[in-house]
Amino acid sequence: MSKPKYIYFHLRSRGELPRLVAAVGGLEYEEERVKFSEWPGLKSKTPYGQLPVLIVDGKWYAQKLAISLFFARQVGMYIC
Ligand SMILES: N[C@@H](CCC(=O)N[C@@H](CS)C(=O)NCC(=O)O)C(=O)O
Repeated sequence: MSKPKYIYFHLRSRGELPRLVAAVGGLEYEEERVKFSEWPGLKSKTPYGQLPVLIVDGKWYAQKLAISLFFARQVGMYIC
């Protein structure tokens, strides 16, 4: 699996939870912080027209909780 790429605005807000899980677990990932001026050009490429998004092996995944649980599972913090 390639290193996941996490995309969210340059904010905490709803996108902070996956970052916190990754930080606690020591997960290595790439991150892109999107400026509001860049958002109109990106919105239609995202699964639900919203951020955050995680790109894994070329596939785009959405929803902060799903991304958080994916990160947690990657570092052995979530075993369901
Ligand atoms: N249910 C989504 C909510 C995502 C969401 O509300 N994203 C907002 C930013 S916090 C967004 O992308 N707003 C821009 C838009 O809707 O155009 C999740 O949990 O990830």
